[in-house]
Amino acid sequence: MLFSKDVEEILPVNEAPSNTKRMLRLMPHLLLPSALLITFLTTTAIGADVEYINNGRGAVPVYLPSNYDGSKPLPLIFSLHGYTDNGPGVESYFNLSQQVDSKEFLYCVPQGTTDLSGAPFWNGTDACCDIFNTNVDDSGYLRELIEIIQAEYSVDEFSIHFTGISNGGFMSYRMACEHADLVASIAPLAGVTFLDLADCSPSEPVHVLHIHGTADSTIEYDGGCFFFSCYPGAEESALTWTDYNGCDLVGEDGGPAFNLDWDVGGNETTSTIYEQNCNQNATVELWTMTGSEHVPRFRRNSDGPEQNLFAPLISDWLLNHRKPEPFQCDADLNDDGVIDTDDLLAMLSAWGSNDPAADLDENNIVNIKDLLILLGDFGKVC
Ligand SMILES: [Ca+2]
Ligand SMILES: [Ca+2]
Ligand SMILES: [Ca+2]
Repeated sequence: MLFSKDVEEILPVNEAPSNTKRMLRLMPHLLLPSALLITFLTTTAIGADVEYINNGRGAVPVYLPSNYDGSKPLPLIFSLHGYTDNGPGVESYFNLSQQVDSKEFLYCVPQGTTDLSGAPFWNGTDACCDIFNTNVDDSGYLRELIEIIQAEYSVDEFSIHFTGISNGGFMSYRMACEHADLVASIAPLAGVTFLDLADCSPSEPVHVLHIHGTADSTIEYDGGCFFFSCYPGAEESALTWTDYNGCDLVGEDGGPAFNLDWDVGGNETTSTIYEQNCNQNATVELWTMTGSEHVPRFRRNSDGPEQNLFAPLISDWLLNHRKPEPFQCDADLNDDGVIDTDDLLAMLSAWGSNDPAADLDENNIVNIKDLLILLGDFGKVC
């Protein structure tokens, strides 16, 4: 199969009766003036819960930590499948659902539409993979999924991320190009960005982790062409995004090689980091898998899904690459646009009280903890 992998196993999903607590939490959704309702509830063998949303293409699974109660905004990660593959296929390959409980994020695994050959695909870049020119708006569809999840769940707006293999990697790049206002970081595997820089104009920096095997004969590491559509290589993709992010085009060694692919003996993966003088501290990282093919093997046949090498590394990387949060000017107690001695004096005059204006950490007393926050921001302009 082009760009995809054999589905070794489909994640076991057992439908379970809804519990009352969760049903109560879902009740407000039933009142929303939309048809985007969660249709049924399941639990899985992995501990995380699965619920479903629907944006007109059928049920899309959203995995939640089993202790999810909506009280805390959580990061959101999407996985995008390759050409001819599907949602369950990419989940059984990445096994990212295994990380949902321990790292506390929401995890969505959508599916593209089916083309004339019967293959699910994403309309990623001009090179991949809307082969029959349907012009289906997957970019808009996926943005709507983000917005639905934001409406239905508690999402950390600074921590929305995409990963994907092959066609799903191309689509991850497109999401970064067109929805940089929402997407904090992407980790495309064996999929590349637009060849023409002018086809992508991200509105703000996006962190990128590009992962690619040097022996990839499907999407070649150094770039290539399908008929009349050409695509850039791995390094070129990384440098293009280094440029978009306003960084110096200087790569640094990311440390010792490590093992990501069992099909290649030893530690085949090395990292190059581009993070000098970037806008908003954005970073680009290139993981070069020397000798790896298009579909690296992240777990051996005898390994369980919890032993997948990709899932812990990539979820950590994505969750550590958030959007910068705007500076909170809470310590500007007198609202004059600068945090200075006047604010310090105002805090001291409220010392020991529960004055909410000076109780910066909201623990109902103005004390040394609040003073430390103020001093940490001292001199800053709001
Ligand atoms: Ca290896
Ligand atoms: Ca002030
Ligand atoms: Ca306090």
